Order: sequence, then structure tokens, then C-alpha cells
Amino acid sequence: MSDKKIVFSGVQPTGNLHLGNYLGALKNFVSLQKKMECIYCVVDLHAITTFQNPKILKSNILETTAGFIASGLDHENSIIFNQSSVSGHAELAWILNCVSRVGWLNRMTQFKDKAGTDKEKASVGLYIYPNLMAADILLYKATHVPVGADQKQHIELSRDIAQKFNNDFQVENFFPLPEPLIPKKISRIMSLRDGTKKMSKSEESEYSRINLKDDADEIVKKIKKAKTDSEPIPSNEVELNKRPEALNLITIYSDLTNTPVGEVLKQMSGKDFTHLKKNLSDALVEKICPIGKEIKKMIKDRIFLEKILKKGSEKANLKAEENLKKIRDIVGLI
Ligand code: AQP
Repeated sequence: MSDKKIVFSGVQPTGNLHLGNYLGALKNFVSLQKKMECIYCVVDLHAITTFQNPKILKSNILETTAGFIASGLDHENSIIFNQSSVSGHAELAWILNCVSRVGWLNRMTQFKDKAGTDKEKASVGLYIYPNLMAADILLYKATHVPVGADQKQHIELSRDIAQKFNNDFQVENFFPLPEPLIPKKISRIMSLRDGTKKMSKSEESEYSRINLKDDADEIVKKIKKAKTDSEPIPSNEVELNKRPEALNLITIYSDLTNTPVGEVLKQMSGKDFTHLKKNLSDALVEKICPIGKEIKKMIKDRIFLEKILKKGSEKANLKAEENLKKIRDIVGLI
């Protein structure tokens, strides 16, 4: 087995990128570029597991690409492309559908969350989504996958699938077992309306999230309205951990300003949330608004974004085909 480190990760083009995508994933994508070979994908085939308006999907694919670049991804060094432009993702997903087990998929909590109460009506695609995710990663023999904590279970499944493929076909170490790279301090950004729910693009209320495209006024308004409790800011982390909304706002502030949570508590203990909210809004405006401005500028240049995707998909396709040739042979396909 080669000991080359390869990073793969993806983001769904399902709407506005938000602070959770940025702090949980994109920021990590950027820092990894300097250390390893990186492949970053706009996962449009994942997006269609729930219905997407075709016109809006096309513009969301370009906007997510703009979000990648505006967050600091370098399209010269990293491969940036959209999933559906490399057909190997769908082909390997089929092969892995035949390796993965129904019992494994039945344990996936994201399917349960996204399918809601009426699972019979969910698409088959949504159910087998984790197998496609395994294919995305294994197609490039990726060794490391930067994701938010919500995706940890899917990476574990990808490891199980890789292991079973290697065992079934007696090709020891053919697929590396991919490792999740989850930010330690801030792995799950929560909704601004409910500190027990993840911040998400598909949550109805705009007030639940900070979008990367929000302007300063919107950010200030959303943070002002963010849910808190009635107690002052606590003095220690044990108390903070019992209060989900306070914990969320303080960890976001700590991450954006590179200040350890203990230090933030020292500075703010006993004060009310207006103080934290003012400081948090300032930090968000400073960090997020320049990214949002860049996205808005870039989405006007469709040709530029399409060129980046085309160049990326050519590079990704070469790698994918090289691996697929071996995979077809291992499985016995001619
Ligand atoms: N709230 C979050 N906190 C930390 N990380 C997060 N990620 C998403 N939300 C948070 C990470 O962002 C990457 C891309 O996620 P995605 O857009 O492909 O899918 P998702 O996890 O399903 O994100 P959303 O916002 O909840 O999308 P919808 O609403 O369309 O399903 C992943 O690495 C994810 O961990």
C-alpha cells in the first residue's frame, strides 16, 4: 500500500453556505492544502437525494464553487470539481452498493433525521447516500476526510465498506481505511434558534444560521435575535457545557478570535449576553463579510467558475479512471 496522504471532501450545493460549513469544514479544507494532495468536490449527486429545482441547482453548484474559492481554496493546487462531471463516482457507488450491508445503512442517524417520520416516502438515493459518499472517498483512495462531527458515522461506514471490499476480494490494503479529520474545538455549530440542533442550510428559519453571504446588518440582526438563556455568562466550562445556546455562541466566538474558551469566560464571566453578542457580531463581520463579498463578486463571472470546474473534473477523471480500471478488474468486470 502506498503511504501517500490524499484528502477528499465535499459540500452539497443545496443552498447558502453557512457558518457551520465554514468552521466545521471549509476552514479545515484550506489549512490542509499546504500539507497534502487535496481533492474538493461540490457533491451535486448527493444534493439530488432530496428534490432540487434544476435551475436553482445549477446556480447553487457555481455558488458553492465560488464559496470554496472565496474561503481560500486554491484551484491551481487543489482539485476542485463537481461530482456528476466524473461518472466514476456513480459507477463505484453501484459496486459498493453490492458490498455494503442493509443492516449498516439502517444504523445511519442522518437518514433517520432527514427522512423524518415518513421513511417510506424518502428517496432510495437518500437511504444509500452513505454508499455514494464511500465511493467519493475510495475512488481517489483518499486517506483523510475533513468533515464536521455530523459526518463521523458516514466515514466509519466508508471504512467498513473499504475493509469488506479488501477482504471479500482478497486484496489486502487495496483501499486505505479513510480517517475523519474533525475540528477538535468546534466540530458542530448549532442553530442560533436552538442550541441542541445543528446549524443547517435546509432549516427553514433564516435566523437559525449565519450565511457566508450575509451582510453586516444581517449578521448583527441575527446575533441580536439568537436564543440565549436568562443567566449571566458563567465563569467555568462545566457550567457552560450545561447551557447549549451559551456554549454555541461562546465556542463560535472563541474559534473566530483564536481565544481559548477558558480565556473568553475569564473576560466575560458575570456579564450579560448583550456584551458577548456585540463582540461576536464584530468578529463575524470581520471574518465572514469579506468572504461573502468575494462570493457575490465571483458568481457574476459564470465563465470563470465553469472553467475551474472543467479543469478540476479533467484532473479528477484521470485519477478516477486509473483506480477504476483496477477496481473493475478486481471485481471481475471486463
Ligand atoms: N452545523 C455544522 N457544524 C459543523 N460542520 C457542519 N457541516 C455542515 N453543517 C455543519 C459540515 O459541512 C460540510 C458540508 O456539509 P454538506 O452541506 O455537504 O451537508 P450537511 O452536513 O447535510 O450540511 P447542511 O447544512 O445540514 O445541509 P443540508 O441542510 O442541505 O442537509 C460537511 O463536512 C459537514 O460536516
